[in-house]
Amino acid sequence: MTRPQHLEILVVLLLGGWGLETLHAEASRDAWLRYAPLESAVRSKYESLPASVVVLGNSAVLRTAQGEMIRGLKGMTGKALDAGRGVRERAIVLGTLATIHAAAPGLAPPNPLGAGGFWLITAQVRGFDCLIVTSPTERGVLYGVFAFLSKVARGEPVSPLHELQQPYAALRWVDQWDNLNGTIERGYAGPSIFFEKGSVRPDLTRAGEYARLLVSLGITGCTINNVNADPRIVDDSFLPQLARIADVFRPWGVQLAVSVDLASPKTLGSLDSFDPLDPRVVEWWRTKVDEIYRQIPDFGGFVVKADSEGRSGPSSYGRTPADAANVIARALQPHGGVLFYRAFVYDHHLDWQNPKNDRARAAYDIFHPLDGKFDANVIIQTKYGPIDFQAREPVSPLFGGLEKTNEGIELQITQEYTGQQRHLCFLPTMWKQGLDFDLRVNGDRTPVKDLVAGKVFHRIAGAFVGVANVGMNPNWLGHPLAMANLYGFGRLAWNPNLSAETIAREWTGLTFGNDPVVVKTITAMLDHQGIGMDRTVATGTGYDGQYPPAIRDLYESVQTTPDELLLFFHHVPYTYRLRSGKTVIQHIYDSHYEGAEQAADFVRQWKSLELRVPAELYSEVLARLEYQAGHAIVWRDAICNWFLRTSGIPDAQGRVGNHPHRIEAEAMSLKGYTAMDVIPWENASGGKGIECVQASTCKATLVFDRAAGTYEMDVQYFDQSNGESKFRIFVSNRQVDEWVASDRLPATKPGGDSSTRRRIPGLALRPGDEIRIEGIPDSEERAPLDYVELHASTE
Ligand code: BDP
Repeated sequence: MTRPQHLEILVVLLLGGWGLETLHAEASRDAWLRYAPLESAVRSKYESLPASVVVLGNSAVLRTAQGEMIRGLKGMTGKALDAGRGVRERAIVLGTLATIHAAAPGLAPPNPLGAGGFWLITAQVRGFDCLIVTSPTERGVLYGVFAFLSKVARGEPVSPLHELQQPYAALRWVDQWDNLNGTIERGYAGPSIFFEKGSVRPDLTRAGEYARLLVSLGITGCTINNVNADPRIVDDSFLPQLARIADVFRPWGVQLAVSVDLASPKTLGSLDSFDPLDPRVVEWWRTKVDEIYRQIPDFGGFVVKADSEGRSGPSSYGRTPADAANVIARALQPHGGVLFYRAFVYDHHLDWQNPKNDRARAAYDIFHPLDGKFDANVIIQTKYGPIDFQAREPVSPLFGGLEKTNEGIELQITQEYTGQQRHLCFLPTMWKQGLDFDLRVNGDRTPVKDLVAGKVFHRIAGAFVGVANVGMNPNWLGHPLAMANLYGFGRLAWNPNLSAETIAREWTGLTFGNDPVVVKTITAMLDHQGIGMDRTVATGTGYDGQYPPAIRDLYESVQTTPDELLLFFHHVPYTYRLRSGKTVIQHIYDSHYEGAEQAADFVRQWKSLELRVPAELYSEVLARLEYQAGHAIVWRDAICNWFLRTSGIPDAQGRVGNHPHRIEAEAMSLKGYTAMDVIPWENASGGKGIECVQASTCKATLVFDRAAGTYEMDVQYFDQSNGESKFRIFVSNRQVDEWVASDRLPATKPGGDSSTRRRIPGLALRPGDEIRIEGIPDSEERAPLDYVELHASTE
């Protein structure tokens, strides 16, 4: 399928330029629920579907299920289903098992179904051949409808249907880190969809749309505010506002939850203490929770971050996390609410110069001794690795260290440490490694996914929690391809046995349509496989002793530790040879060069899809991938140069510190511009850049001295958020390019975070040509430049 250009022109004529943009924005808001028209060959598969959709029962969630079925089939097949209440002809029938059973006695699923599970089946109801979507719960019916529509969108056959699906864990939540002022901690996609200037937004349209996306993946609950919680979130005056959000979640069956500050009884109430064992504090929480449920009867519960990164906690009163968790959990219990207590507890004032101080140990040291002391509606929410969402960590040993306590795994969808949503980084591949890791608890097969789902120790609840941080940006996460991570989290929370590749293929098909070239290229781009501290028992911090014996022994020895975790567990010389045969230092150089090469390859792959994906989306993603390719070079050079200087060992391939096509800005002839030191030095090429210290235009000039030909010029500059400098490029006084540095990168100084690149293709150059860069500073951004690179064009 190529882009129907004639149609687009027509649409432009009809709607004007902004109209197309709106269309694109709406398509991105629908994410994987676009229900775009199927090609006629695929559509014909669904011609024999019944002409009506009947719902047995009359609740908000069931009505949503019916509406979604109509909307989906209308969009994809063009068929407008009738909405009905009773089965009087062949129909799609939606209802809970109880109502279906009444309408079609004798029809029972082959295996017992748990709460959120659903059954899709073609069978007779009142003598008519029907397609039934059923579940023990109304919410489960809605999950079934979305699963059915996903099949249609991907062109899968749907008749006959016999499919039973059961979620892996009972609780599947997303957390948002939104602040009441409308900002989002570690959010990269604009302001909050929930809050604005200290209140809940008047217009909650996006919150409702978000609930639709979440429920389509089977997500059960959403915590809407920062774990670094503002106590005001549960202030009496704020509760009616929270209730408005619950109202827009309710028809989608998503439960509202909030993060609370443990000191609330003191900061918000009038108590002089928040000691969890003080009876007045116990009473405060009980009254507060009762009031919340009075206004929001289906409220989900709380998340607590305490004694962590400056947050108050039970340690102020010599109490344990179990004391704190249970007091709040007991207030929630009569209402069916749950309490997620985060295991991310550590002392951020430790002296990290002392090699025996090990933050990785903290969660296990604190929570393992408390196993069995937590109430039944408490879930210990543990980040996947023992430190903090880092790109390379072993799994947290705490997953194997709680046998009598509910637990949940916390994954970070928002790309804080994996490219800040500027970079394409498909996280399910990494998550799968952790979820599938067999911790060998008590010598048995105990993969992390089974431990956190509560399957190993037969816990009442198990949980998957993803920190999403979507914002007002039309495509929710800012980077259109980052939506694969939100989708992937939901799919893995539902079924962690799905492969990353399957998830990538599903998401691509749903988002971009079923053009095999598009699906294959994007799936391949997504599903890419993506120094040391001594943490051994014998000579290090003893962290690996927190694992069950089989895993401890694996990590204890340098010989058996997998290469990718070697530096997490051992302190080795740079010349240590990995199993691959390479030295550690050469591995660092090579992997960073390979990474930059891969990022450049993403651009090439994406370009091959130019006529196959919508034009605006094409350019939006292209711009991000080009940025990523440039930034991968910044990162590669910073890491490699730092290690070259620290180890003194050169790159065997001679690349590090050697850039034959690069001309440093500070080496050009400068007018108005002056050289500056960039700190830390590894964040700029040669440790230096130039800045324009006068108010008017500054100039940097070089004389081209290579062979005549066509070249591609990369201008590496710094784009700060506190100014919008202008740049102009001239070749022998002819202007060839100009742009404004108006990107919103998270930096106010020249450095690694602000470093970015402008690529100017197809420059015809002859020896002696003068290349001049003019920079016009703005506010605090002084048109700063790092270097230029000239590459002979390959075209
Ligand atoms: C860190 C984030 C910080 C969070 C913290 C947490 O940088 O913003 O508050 O995790 O999870 O990684 O509590």
